[in-house]
Amino acid sequence: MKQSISILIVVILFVSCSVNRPPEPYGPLPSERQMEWHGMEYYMFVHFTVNTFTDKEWGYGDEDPSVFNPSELDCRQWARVAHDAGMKGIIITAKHHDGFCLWPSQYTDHSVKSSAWKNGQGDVLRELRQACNEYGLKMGVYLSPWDRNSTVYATPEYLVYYRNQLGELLTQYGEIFEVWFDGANGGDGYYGGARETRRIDNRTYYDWPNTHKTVRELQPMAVMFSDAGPDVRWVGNESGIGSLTNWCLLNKDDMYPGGDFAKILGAGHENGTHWVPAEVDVSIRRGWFYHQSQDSMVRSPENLMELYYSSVGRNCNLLLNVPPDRRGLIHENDVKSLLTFRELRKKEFATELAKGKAAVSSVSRGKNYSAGKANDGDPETYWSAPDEIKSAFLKIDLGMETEVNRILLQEYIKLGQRVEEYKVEAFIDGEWEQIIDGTTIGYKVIRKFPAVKTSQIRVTISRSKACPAISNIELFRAPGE
Ligand code: FUL
Repeated sequence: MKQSISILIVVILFVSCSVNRPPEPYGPLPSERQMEWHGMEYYMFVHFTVNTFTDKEWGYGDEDPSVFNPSELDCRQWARVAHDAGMKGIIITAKHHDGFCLWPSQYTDHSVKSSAWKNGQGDVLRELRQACNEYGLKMGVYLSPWDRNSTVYATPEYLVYYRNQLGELLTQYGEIFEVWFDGANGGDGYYGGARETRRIDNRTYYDWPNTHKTVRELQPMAVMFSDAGPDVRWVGNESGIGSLTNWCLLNKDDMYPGGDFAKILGAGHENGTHWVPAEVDVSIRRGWFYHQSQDSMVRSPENLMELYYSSVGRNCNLLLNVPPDRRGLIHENDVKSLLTFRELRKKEFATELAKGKAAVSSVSRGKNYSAGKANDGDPETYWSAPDEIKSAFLKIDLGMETEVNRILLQEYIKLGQRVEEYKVEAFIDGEWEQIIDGTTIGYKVIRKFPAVKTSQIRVTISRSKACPAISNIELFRAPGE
C-alpha cells in the first residue's frame, strides 16, 4: 500500500512538472533583432532622389546633380506625418539605381554635395536622423546594389565602393533598424560615360555573405531585407498583398536577391531552414517616386485599410512608400489620406472585447499555460497544450450576447511558428457556427467576418507542427458589416 502511494505521488509530481514546463521550441526561431522587427508592424518608405526632379522612376545615372534642389525640404514634416499616422520608423533611399547619394559620401561626388540644395552643404540622412529622434521613430536605409552612375559597376572594385558607402551609412547616422537590399539589376546605364549594358550574375557578383558580415559588425540589431533575407524577405509582389498561408520560414541558402522567386515568397517554405518573415512594400501612389501627374491618384484611407488587412493582417510588416514632392515635403493629399486612415484604424479597433473574459480550453499544460493566458493582454504569456497534443480548442465566454466581426490571433513565436490550420466558431442560437477558417498564424493575423451576435467564441487549432502556443486572442466590433 505504502509503495503504491509513493508511486502515485511520483507520477503526480512528474505529470505536474512536465505540464508546467514550457514547450520545447520547434523549428527555426526568430532572433532578437527579428523579434524587434515584428513589433514594428507599420513604417514608412521614402523614395526621394534626382528622379523626383526629372519625373522618372529609374534614373539612367547621367543626371546632373544640380537638378536635386528641393525648395522647402523638411524631414521633420516627414517624421511628424509618419508619427501621426501611427508608423514606427522611416526607411529612406539613401541611393537608388541612378547612383545619386542623399548624403555627402566621401567616395563619390555624385551626391548632395554637388547639388544646388543648401549650396552643396546639405545632408538628407543627417536631417532625417534628427527628425526621427525627435519623433521617436526608428530609421532604416535603402542602398541600391545596382548603380547606373558608377564607372566601376560590374567590376570587383564596385564591391569595395558599395561596402564603403554602406560603412558610412551604418556608422555616421546612429542606430539603423533595417538595411534594404533591392534585387533590381536592369543592365543598361551611364556607368561614368560608357553608356552601355552591363550584366552581372546575381548569384555571385555581390558576394552577399561578406556584405552581410559588415552589416552585422556595424549594426548588430539591424535586420537585412532582400528577396532572400537573410533576416526579412520580400513578399513577392508590390501590390500590398501578403499570402493567407504565410510561413516565417525560408530555405534562404538556396536563394539570392534578384532571383526568380516571386511565386514562393508569399507563402515561404513550410519546412524552411531559417526564420525569414515577409515584408510588404507598396506605394501610396502608382510610382515609387513623386510625380505631379499622380497627385490625384493617392490611395484612399479605405484602400489603405485594405492594405493593412492584407499585410499586417496576414503575418507581414507593412512598409508603405510615401514619396516627398519637389518641395521636399509629403504632399497634402498623401498626408490627408494617411491621417484619415489612422482615424479609421482607431475606430476599427476601438474596443477590444475578449480581454479578461472567462476562458477555458480542451486541454492545457498547467496553470502557467491556461486558456486565460491568451486573453490577458500580456504578449509574454500564452496558452499551450501538453507536448503530444497538436489539436485543441479554446473558448472565450463574452458573458453576454455581443456583436463581433474581427478576430486577431498571435502565436508565441519565440517558440517557433507551429499552427498549420485553425477555425473560429461562434455560439449562435444554441449551436456552434463556423465563422472563419485559416491555415497559418505566426506573429499575427487579423481576420474579418460578417458581424455575428454571440456569447461565446471558440478557436480551434486543428493542426499544429507541435503543441500550439497562442499568446493573444482579441475580438472587435468594427463599424460596418
Ligand atoms: C524595386 C526598384 O526597382 C523600385 O524602383 C523601388 O525602389 C522598389 C521598392 O524596388 O525593385
